[in-house]
Amino acid sequence: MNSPYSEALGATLIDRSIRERIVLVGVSLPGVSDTETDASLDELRLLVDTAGADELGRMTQRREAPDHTWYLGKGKAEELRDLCLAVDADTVVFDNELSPAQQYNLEKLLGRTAIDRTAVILDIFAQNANTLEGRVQVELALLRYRLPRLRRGATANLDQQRGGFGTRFGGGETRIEVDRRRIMRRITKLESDLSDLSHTRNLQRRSRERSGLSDVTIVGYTNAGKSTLLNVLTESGVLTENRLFATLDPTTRRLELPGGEPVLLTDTVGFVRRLPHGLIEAFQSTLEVASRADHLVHIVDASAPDPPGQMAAVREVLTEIGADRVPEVLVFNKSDLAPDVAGELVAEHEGSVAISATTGDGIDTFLELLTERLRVHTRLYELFVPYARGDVLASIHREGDVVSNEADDDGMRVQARLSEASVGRLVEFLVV
Ligand SMILES: Nc1nc2c(ncn2[C@@H]2O[C@H](COP(=O)(O)OP(=O)(O)OP(=O)(O)O)[C@@H](O)[C@H]2O)c(=O)[nH]1
Ligand SMILES: [Mg+2]
Repeated sequence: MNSPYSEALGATLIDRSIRERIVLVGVSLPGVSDTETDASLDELRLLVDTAGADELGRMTQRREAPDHTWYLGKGKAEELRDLCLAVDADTVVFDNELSPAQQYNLEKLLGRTAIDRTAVILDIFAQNANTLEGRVQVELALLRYRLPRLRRGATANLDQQRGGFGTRFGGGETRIEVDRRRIMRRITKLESDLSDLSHTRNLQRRSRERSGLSDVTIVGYTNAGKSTLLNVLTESGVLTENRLFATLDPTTRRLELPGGEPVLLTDTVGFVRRLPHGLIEAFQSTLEVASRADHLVHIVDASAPDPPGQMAAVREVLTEIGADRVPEVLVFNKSDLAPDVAGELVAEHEGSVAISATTGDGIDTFLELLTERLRVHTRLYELFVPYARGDVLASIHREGDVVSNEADDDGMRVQARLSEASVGRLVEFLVV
């Protein structure tokens, strides 16, 4: 098992030594159409595939409310058991969120593992976390997910690691209680590690802020092409893959805009419909790069089945992390695959642009648009620049709009509209 997260977790959620055989289950509750359920299951199939398993069968049911015991009705749950036997499934994956009790009851009835969408996403994140911070964040999210799901049967692997104690341990404590307390201690430790790591990240950010460059963060649905765009713009070798959540750790690169103004461009973790809340919480410090950015580039895959749905899912997460107030420029990507859709989307959304990050189509227009957008967020300042600092004068002209220029005895008096980031760099020349 090449699990990147702690042994305290026991078995991974999906066994990757073989490709597991999976049956998908989707329950349409009131307000959700059958088409939406199907689309969501198609996406779950992609998630399951990314996690390393194959869909062998699918079952849907329309219900007024989830059944308390099995989520599905009893008859349907038994049908599910027959389907599992027929296709020889290892695991059942529900698109809906299962309570710990429902999960337990289903596993008993079906005689096989039952997990939900949240578990699959956690599993993919666990596979893709590479940095220390990423691993800590994922482990924390996984442990918080596991804690309420600890059951006698499910703790067998923890027991093996400890050398096989009986069902009772220490002063009359049950094994589960011991495991629970171990996990809780680990959670506390991880929380404190994470707060140290985010402190370091804050220090790094502050030193970047002193550099005075605008922060631009690329956000978007998973697989939209965020990393590809960062690579094409900055010639950096960030991993891009046709799989979900290839990027978990933000990468920042310097980019010179056409006017010459340098900005910091950050590629970040992708979003998905119903991103588990626990993950958002655990990834708070990573996601903060979006909420602290000066500007967002919201990239949308125009060739995806439901671009507006993906945009809405991204906006929901942005709101949850407090990044909904950051101005954004909308970019419809993969126009080479879906030129018509991309065109329609651009027509529908004022101030957006269509690009292909792989062919380079539209990239120049996009950069001009971004430059313009960053300029809109400017204010008028007065500066005094000694004649010896021709370099400073040049950068004021490059980065801002010069309103007036006046020659004085030993320098130039300049009035210019500048972004906050530029002003940060030029602060010593400000006339206050
Ligand atoms: N045809 C086409 N494919 C693209 C384009 N942009 C990206 N891709 C492909 O889409 C896939 C996903 O691209 P990434 O850049 O990894 O996407 P991402 O948004 O960073 O994805 P995550 O990090 O997984 O959230 C890769 O296979 C890319 O080669 C494009 O403009 N056209
Ligand atoms: Mg990526």
